[in-house]
Amino acid sequence: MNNIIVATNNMGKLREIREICAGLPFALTSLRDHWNPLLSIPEEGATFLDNARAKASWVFDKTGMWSLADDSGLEVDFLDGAPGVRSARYAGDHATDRENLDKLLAALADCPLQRRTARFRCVAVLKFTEADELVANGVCEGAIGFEPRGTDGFGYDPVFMPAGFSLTFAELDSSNKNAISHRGKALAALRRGLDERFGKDWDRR
Ligand code: ITT
Repeated sequence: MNNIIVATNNMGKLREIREICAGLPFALTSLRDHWNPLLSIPEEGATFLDNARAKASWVFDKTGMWSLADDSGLEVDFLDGAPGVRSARYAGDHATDRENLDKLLAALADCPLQRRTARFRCVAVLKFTEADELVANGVCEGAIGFEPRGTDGFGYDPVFMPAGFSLTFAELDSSNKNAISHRGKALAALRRGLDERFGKDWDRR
């Protein structure tokens, strides 16, 4: 079985990645399984791809092991795409999910329903060697609600309603979220990339 280090400190993300990759012949560990005290990898890139690559490369450089990173965030049309790559730090460098979400709702206080369109984006990078990687993208369109609803998930889930649903991501159970989410789509695309690279039955070997 291959070991993959997931370059994340976000336990909500890690839980979803584990659920989506269940059944694949990978043992997935995260930064906190390898580093104590916990380290945080600088995210200074201008794009999701820059940051995902920086996180995967950082872990690969230190360990030489296959490294997977997910950089993701929420783009709100009324806010010209903010918080975007700054989603985790929207209300400040060490902001909590709740602080980020409250800032978002305050910024949209005067925004009517039809203009609250938004999307989650995810870029996943799986690094095999210094010069060899797979990159995959996923997008989930939707809209921002007027107040937090639901208790599942993490981050902005309580205010994000995926297109075609009146429930928020936090009101959907995780298998329903994963089936339509930006992360679910990015990891499905990564899986197709692995099929192309290693042949269709690589996961049964
Ligand atoms: P790592 O860099 O350690 O992986 P992070 O939380 O800093 O963790 P990002 O830089 O990719 O991760 O920031 C993503 C932020 O976007 C995350 O903190 C959430 O606020 C938000 N986000 C991403 N995917 C989400 C999802 O599925 N549901 C809710 N919020 C999400």
